[in-house]
Amino acid sequence: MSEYQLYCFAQSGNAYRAALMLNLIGADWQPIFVDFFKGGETRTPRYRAEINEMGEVPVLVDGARKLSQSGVILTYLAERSKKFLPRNDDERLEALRWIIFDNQKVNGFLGPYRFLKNFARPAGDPAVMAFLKGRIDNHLAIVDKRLAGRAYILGAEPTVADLSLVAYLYYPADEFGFDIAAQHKNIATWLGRIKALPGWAHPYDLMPGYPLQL
Ligand SMILES: N[C@@H](CCC(=O)N[C@@H](CS)C(=O)NCC(=O)O)C(=O)O
Repeated sequence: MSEYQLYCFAQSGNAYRAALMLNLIGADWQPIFVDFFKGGETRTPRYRAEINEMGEVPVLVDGARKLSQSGVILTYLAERSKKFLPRNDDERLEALRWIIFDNQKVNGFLGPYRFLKNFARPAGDPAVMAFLKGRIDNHLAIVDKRLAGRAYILGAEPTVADLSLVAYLYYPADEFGFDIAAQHKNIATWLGRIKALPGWAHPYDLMPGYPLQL
């Protein structure tokens, strides 16, 4: 048995944050496939009783400890590995600020948008999609501006804030219907930097369940 187990599935950018972190720190880990689409596993009483009362992936298992919320998992792994850690109290708070902004506003809108476009039946209502797209454009522009003149979100080194923000950003452009990297040049450069880190892998290669069988 590996040191860590991660409940996840390939289409989940929320889970990708944790899977990527595990790979980048060289952890001994294995994915546990969660049948989100066909089996509705996160909605089952068993999943909510035994895995995560919030009914979500990712969930990280470390022995007797089970952690959910990718921001918590990233923080836990950073503290344990001493990698991707903010360097001081100010940076720690700054990283937390971006992780919360990301969860709520950046990938917090991108994830549902991509879900409604690709996987929901019926697909998302056009008015809902237009609302989400407006929010997404606004929030990606904020991240792009933040990255102007900075290699990473906090500065010269990558931290958990970067690994949170990349959640959905490596998925194919046709899954969104717009090309994030083509439209935001600082984001594109930053995604390239993270992709060059040893241990980087694409979400479809890192987590089970791709291609999706419905
Ligand atoms: N803020 C959470 C979001 C997790 C999340 O929404 N995960 C999705 C999969 S991508 C999920 O499990 N949703 C379950 C549901 O909506 O029923 C995190 O970062 O871990």
